[in-house]
Amino acid sequence: MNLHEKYIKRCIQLAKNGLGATYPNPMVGCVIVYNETIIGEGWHKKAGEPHAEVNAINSVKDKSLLKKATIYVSLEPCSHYGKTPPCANLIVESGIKKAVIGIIDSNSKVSGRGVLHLQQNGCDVIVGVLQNECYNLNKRFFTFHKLKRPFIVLKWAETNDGFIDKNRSEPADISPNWISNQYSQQYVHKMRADEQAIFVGTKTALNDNPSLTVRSWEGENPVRVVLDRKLKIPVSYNLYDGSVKTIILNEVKNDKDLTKKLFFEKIDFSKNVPTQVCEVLYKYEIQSVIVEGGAQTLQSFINANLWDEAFVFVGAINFKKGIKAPELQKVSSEIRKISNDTLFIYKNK
Ligand code: AOF
Ligand code: ZN
Repeated sequence: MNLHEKYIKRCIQLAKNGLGATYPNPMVGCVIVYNETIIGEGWHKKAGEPHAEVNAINSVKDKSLLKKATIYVSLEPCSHYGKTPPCANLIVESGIKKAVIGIIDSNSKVSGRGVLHLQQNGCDVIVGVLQNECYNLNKRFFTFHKLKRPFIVLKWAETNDGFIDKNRSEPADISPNWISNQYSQQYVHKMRADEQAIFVGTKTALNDNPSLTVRSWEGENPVRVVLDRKLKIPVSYNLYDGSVKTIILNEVKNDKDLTKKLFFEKIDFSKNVPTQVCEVLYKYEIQSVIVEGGAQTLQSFINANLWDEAFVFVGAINFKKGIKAPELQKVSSEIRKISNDTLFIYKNK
């Protein structure tokens, strides 16, 4: 690891202090280095509050060192007046003459203009140090701004012999229909807490009456999003309990009920559904979504190539018959054991 990488790595560490608190802004960290010594550090704590660079520059005790110092930042300094003034201007005004940047900001309000401002004002700029790490740190933010859709995580559990569910039309079968173990289920609740929205199809909503909330883990509930073409889900169902913001994609009405936190969004079911799900979520400024089934819904996202990561929990049970699990072009995968379950993590690159 060279010196630039070492300091950008420190920026990434600092940025992570903002985990879970910066939305809709990214996590950003910044260090200021003079004579191979860090003389200032900062990170972005919360949207609306100062950016990482401001906190780092403010933390420098001897401001006269700034004109000989280098600023390191995990994301391109901003160039726009948002909730706070532009960091690129502040850097120039503070006298800093060298900047090393992890990755360009894909927010269209910035995207290269921060670098340009620095260069046009006599600052030497290096871009692209530990770029992948800096991207992964804010993969949801980058996907949202670059692709104009949320970061999409698919999740399902399948039996050892490849079934995602029993065939519900065979009521005679009373053997257990759970697939994954309690630790996998806990893991899924952590995943829900990590994403901003959770999506299920109509059949899952009707069959399981799910709450789609975070339990057995700490964290905020994601926004619930459900497909209900003809508004068939009974209003007595958990999705209508008013406890969490819920978006209902349907072909009947555009409407909202603020007291019950319900948002009805009309879409065109004769056109590609996953594409429209993404459009609606983008409109609601949702940067990430976990898709939790069922088989048909998951397959529709795979077929539309609208997914970024897939988490497949394989249980230690066989169903012998039932509903086949979705099929995925098995790209790169990582394998983890969760007690007697096996978790496969696929990344769509
Ligand atoms: C930076 N440093 O620490 C962060 C940046 O509304 P504002 O003023 O907070 O601006 C938000 C945008 O600024 C955000 O969408 C992203 O493009 C950039 N975030 N930029 O220079 C930071 N958090
Ligand atoms: Zn800024």
